[in-house]
Amino acid sequence: MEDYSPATGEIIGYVPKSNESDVDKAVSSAREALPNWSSLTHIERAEWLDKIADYLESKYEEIAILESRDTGKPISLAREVDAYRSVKNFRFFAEMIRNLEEQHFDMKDADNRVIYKPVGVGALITPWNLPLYLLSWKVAPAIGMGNTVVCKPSELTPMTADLLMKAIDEVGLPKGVVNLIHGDGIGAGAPLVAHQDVDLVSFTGGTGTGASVAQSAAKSFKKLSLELGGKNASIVFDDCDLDKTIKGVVRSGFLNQGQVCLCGSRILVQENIYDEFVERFVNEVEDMKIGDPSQEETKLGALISPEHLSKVEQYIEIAKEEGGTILTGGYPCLPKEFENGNWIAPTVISDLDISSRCSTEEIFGPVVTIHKFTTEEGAIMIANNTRYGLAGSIWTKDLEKANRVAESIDTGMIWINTWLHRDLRTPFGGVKDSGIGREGGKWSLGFFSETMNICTKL
Ligand code: TXE
Repeated sequence: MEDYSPATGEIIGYVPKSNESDVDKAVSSAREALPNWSSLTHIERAEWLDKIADYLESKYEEIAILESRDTGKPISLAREVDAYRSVKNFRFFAEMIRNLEEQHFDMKDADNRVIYKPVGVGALITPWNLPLYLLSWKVAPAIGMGNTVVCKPSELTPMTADLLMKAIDEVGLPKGVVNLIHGDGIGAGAPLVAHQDVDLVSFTGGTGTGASVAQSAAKSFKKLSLELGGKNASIVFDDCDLDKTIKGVVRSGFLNQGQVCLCGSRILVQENIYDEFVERFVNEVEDMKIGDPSQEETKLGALISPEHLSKVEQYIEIAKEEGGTILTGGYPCLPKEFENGNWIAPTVISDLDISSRCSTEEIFGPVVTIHKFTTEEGAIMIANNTRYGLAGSIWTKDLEKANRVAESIDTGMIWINTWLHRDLRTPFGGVKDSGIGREGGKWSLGFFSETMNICTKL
């Protein structure tokens, strides 16, 4: 399969198009490696995770360059977010697993000992927006808890998954513990999920795909975690620190060209400050430098693919038909080398009904809608008016109000006066159509293991 640069439209690589028989080989390899790998202690496996982290750390700049080329994101973002977190995920889980202790529950006449056993062979399926960041988020806790895995990265962004496999070979991880199949969803992803010898599926991607993954995994009762889409609200109260809020809400709306499931794509602003907020917000959005992803000062790059660009463009057309006003947007003026890339300027839309398609469906691009609210209850009602329930942010100086509102919103995560401020020990995941289960910290360790209770009569 061809791998294209989102920024220029050029072919930058070729990817094997794996099929069912490749999936079979990968799963057999993982199954064969399982007994030896799962017999290691947690401490021994934590050492392997640290070795992988050391190798990735030595390739920090290479990760950032590959990720920026493959996804079209700005190099500074690829460095700060993708390269940083890929190393950190291995280090973090090494530390957690090293310190993992058995739990005991004493009775008068018996002892209960709770141990963690591996689930078996895991299928790890990842999307294109944060390729190595999300793959390492799954591989590290999965193998750390004694499972062996088959990874299926997005066919649109295969490069850093290859680099991870190189890291794994270089450090000498036992063969078969981590396997990789490239290829598309139908040819490689679907047979992997359906494979009878796979025990667990961790999937991050679109909600529609998540539904077919869940259906297929259910047939053989595979352990399942789904991290799906979002349509997150940023709620701006009139008592917020406006300077910091505008910067925070711009970042939350447009980081990675809005292609993060946590992005705040619906901005709800209290009526007293609505006009001032909108004017300053639009100015700040227009100040963001869009263009060559390899330049340090670039803040916005290209969208992942022509198909995805066309989906985003269609939503902007729908917004116009739904009565929306485009406050800023259009196409950036870029040098000739980018004329075949997937470019669109950050777009801000107002005057849409809160139940319109653009205000409730996931666009997953640099497009935000702005809505006015009057009361706390009104803001909560709008925030919950979508089938998604992943994240959100609240901006106010009144922390009591912020916490009250946060608890009323149907999502898995809320940030107050910040956004995407992650402590890796905390649970990550959503409700409603945003997914099933939680990963992160001890939730990842729980998902990637089977707990067993051994009760001994004294
Ligand atoms: O994701 P897919 P796509 C959302 C976003 C985007 C939409 C579609 O709205 O516009 O999803 O993006 C593999 N069985 N998100 O099409 O198809 C596929 O090869 C097993 C949100 O790129 O979900 C890839 O490795 N696997 C999301 C992975 O699934 C299958 C991030 C994700 O692809 C499969 C990305 C199948 N039947 C998109 N079909 C987030 N939550 O952050 C595909 N795949």
